[in-house]
Amino acid sequence: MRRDLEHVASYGATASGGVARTSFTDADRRVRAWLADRCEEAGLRLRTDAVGNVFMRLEAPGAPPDTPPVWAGSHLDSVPEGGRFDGALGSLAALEVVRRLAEERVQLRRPVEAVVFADEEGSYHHLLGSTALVRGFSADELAALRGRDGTRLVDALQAMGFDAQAATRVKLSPGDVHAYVELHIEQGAVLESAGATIGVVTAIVGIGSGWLEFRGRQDHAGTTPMALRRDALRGAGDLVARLPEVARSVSADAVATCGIVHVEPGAANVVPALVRLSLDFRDPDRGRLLSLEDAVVAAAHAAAERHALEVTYTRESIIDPVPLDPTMQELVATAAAERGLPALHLPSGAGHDAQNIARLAPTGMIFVPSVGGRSHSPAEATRWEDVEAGANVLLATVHALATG
Ligand code: HGY
Ligand code: MN
Ligand code: MN
Repeated sequence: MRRDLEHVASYGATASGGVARTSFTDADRRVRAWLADRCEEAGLRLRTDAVGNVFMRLEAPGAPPDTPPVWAGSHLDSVPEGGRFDGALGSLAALEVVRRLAEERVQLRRPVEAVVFADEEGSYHHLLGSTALVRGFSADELAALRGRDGTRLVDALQAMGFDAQAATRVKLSPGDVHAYVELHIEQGAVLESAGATIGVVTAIVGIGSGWLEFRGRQDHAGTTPMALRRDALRGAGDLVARLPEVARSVSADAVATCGIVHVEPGAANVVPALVRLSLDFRDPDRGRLLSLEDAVVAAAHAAAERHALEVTYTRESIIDPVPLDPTMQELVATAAAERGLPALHLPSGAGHDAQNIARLAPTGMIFVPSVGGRSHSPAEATRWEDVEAGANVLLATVHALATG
């Protein structure tokens, strides 16, 4: 597994030691080809659906046909300059679990599938692959999705060799999957500071996203006195500076982030006429998540007013917070206890495909510590002993689900 993780980090490796493997790029294409070779080697059937989700299947020979499979998995795409473990750990551990069950000729009552979800990080849509499986997309919705560089999702899918026309038809129903388990790095510092090796995830945070557009007036940067300007970037900057107090006013757990700023016309000697800001806001409680959205939008209006601007807000998506299945939590906690691994129950502040799959099947997540809590950064790291511990807990959990 360590060899696999180190090798997979070479697809999209950056000079800083991180990984740039955003969805449906050349690096993504190459890691998928590598995965296909591993499946062939291990005698696993690999299937890729129309949005690019990958299923690597180990059959349960005696089971009745159509027995719902046990799923384990994660994602292999990264943020633009990410780390080596986010998603890769859970994907490659799931592959290793399936290989191990095959090698040991374990008598399975249910098939097991290692699943790699497409575009978890949202180059086109946050949790694209699992959203397609659980909620589904209409043809119009799919046609409207574009990547950061403006590429249409349907064109990107087609270029990868997927049947984009069929992407509206991958949706599954509750009961189609027996259970889902995802191993992931914590991406925070709770486990490390508590000295725990295994995190038993209790719930996944709610995540909202949207865009704010501040409009002012385009003017000459040399001839327009400071007091006479309607500078769109001043309003946008004012809002961003106030995000900490806005979040704090809603709850101690609320977070709000602006990670993308587009300035138009984008010239050093022109007063900005228009600024588009991305918003990512999160809270573990749905009611508070919606209050947070309202509070950010109200703060944006107040900032616009202070700078004589107009502002509009467009919601992109609201993903509800999701509690994880108590029985699955117990399975994970038991697997950790049997191995003498110190475990801690905690919620996840990051989004995961598990929050979609939880609507389809009992779902559990296993966290392992992130060194220094660093993630979405090339500084992301997890100790190999912890990787091994997490993978063994995943193996034990999947084994229990597939044989019990
Ligand atoms: O944005 C997130 O929480 C994630 O890493 N997909
Ligand atoms: Mn991530
Ligand atoms: Mn992830």
